[in-house]
Amino acid sequence: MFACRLPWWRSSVTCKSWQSGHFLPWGSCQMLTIKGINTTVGQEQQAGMKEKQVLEDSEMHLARRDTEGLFQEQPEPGNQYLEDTLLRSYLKTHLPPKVLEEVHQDLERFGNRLLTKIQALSWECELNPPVFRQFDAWGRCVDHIHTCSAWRRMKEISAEEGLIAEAYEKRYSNWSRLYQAVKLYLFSSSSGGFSCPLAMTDGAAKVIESLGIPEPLKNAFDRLTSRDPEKFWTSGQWMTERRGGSDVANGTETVARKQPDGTYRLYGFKWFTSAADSDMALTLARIADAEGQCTQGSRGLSLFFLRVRDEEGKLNNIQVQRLKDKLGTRQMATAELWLQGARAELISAEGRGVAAISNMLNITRIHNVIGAVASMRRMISLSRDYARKRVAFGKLLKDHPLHVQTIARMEVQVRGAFLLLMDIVRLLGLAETNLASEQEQLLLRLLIPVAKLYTGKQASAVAVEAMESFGGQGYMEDTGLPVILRDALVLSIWEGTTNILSLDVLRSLAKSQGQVMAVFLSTVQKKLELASGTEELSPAVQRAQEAIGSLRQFMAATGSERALTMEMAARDFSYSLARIYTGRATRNH
Ligand code: UCC
Repeated sequence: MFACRLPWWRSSVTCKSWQSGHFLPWGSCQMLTIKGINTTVGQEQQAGMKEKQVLEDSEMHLARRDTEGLFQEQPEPGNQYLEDTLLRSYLKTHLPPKVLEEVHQDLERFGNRLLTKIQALSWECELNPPVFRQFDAWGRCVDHIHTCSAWRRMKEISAEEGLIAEAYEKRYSNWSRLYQAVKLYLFSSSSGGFSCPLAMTDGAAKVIESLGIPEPLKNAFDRLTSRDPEKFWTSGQWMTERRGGSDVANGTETVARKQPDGTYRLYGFKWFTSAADSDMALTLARIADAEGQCTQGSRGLSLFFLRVRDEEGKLNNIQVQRLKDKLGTRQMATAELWLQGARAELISAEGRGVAAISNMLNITRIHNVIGAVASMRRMISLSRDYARKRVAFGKLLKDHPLHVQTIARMEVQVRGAFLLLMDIVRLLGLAETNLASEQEQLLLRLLIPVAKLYTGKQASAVAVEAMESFGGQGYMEDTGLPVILRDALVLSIWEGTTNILSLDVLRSLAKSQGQVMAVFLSTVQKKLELASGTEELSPAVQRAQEAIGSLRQFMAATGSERALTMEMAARDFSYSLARIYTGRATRNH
């Protein structure tokens, strides 16, 4: 084991994994090893002199000396908040001055904390993924999921920073949700995957709040929304079983048996439980009647709350089968769990499990959008910074028009996605403080799946493009860039794939009998009318109007085969909504 300095995580961390190579990805020497023996600093100096001598003796001075110094500058963006001009301009335009003043101070401080402390922890989480130990040395089944200290520190930081609490304390009324989302956005790409448990924690708190925080759930709610690291809980969302994760209504086999004390015991196999080290979970199961029979389909599903472990840390009649071997989000323990009589409480009306958990889904889907925008922003910030330092063909990358155009195109993507995200959390804040009109609530219902499906795809595309902008360096594992790409790839998969979300767009249309579309179109029209007063925006306004025209034409032409046509077109239709809504954002947002 030896200390390695990391590319742009400024402090040193100790890690097990990087045992080969003496050079950082950007070319600077990190440590000398003589004949495989690790050395101290004093020894290093001696070793350096010896090496020099050897090199001089063997007349290799030119080859060796030329590579001694740093030969590629690493990208080092600074305070993410201060450098994010669009974010700052958005906050300045929208927040009331008093709120802005307080929020600005906190975000600047948080930006520094991310830069100086949290980013290094994030990298540690990547290098020290969770480990599952089923048995102890004496053969006892312990089912222990070991997480690294940095991961556990992320949990404390999340509480200290109020990353969940902020949305529920509502100290800035309708702006609290937006403020929380901004902090999560800044945190996301430095969180070492901790954004995932936070998403589900937020979703669980939302479900409990929407149930009116009943007494049996008060303790859980207080903990999920606590700023005290000692008290703070995270939650899982156990929805996926072995038949798959999309068709929840037909895929859920878990059975709930009622106990004399009114609680339930759950029996089943949860096949994909993210952040399995969480303190509690919300999950779906079918209640068995006196004959042991269950209602099949969606109407047979109810929602349950359970603690994962008891006060002594013993699992709640749960057995961990194994941890998943995932392409990305490797920092986070995703497990297969057997529920073997796990004690749980019914928290929805019987048979209303899907409707009840949809509150959680909508929140985690918004978190997904936050993650997508954050990872795009991170990749582009790194790419931009690199372009200011890296020389090729005799000049900096930033002075090559084609390179700049490539970055600019990505920048347009992230800006549009960012404004879409801000609009969603603004609407959510209004809804949560009873300030949203019926139209705004309908719009929110439509925009969540639209934004989730669209930004999930954007994030993957931008990550690949941005990676390419580093040339071969982008493909190097220890630059940290491949991690961002791997983690971005899940954004279009979990929390509902692109097609499932496209069908959810149709569900929102059907359920509102088309009202969501009417609100969508009138909102866009109003914004375009405002923008049409600015001459330089008129080509963009024109294009948006044409797109709306095509959308209307398409909807009018679906005819008698409407349901089938709409289903076939659901993805393209949803993309069009995303593009039109994003396109309506003007310079003053
Ligand atoms: O758990 C997972 C991984 C966790 C990690 C996540 C962290 C993310 C963090 C990101 C940070 C970077 S992944 C598992 C995720 N699973 C899903 O997302 C499920 C995907 N499948 C669907 O969404 C399906 O469309 C279902 C399950 C909702 C379909 O179920 P049903 O039962 O067939 O659907 P119904 O019958 O259409 O809907 C039942 C009720 C209806 O209400 P009522 O009965 O009043 O008419 C629907 O309107 O639920 C309502 N409903 C909704 N309401 C369904 N979906 C929604 C919704 N989105 N919003 C409001």
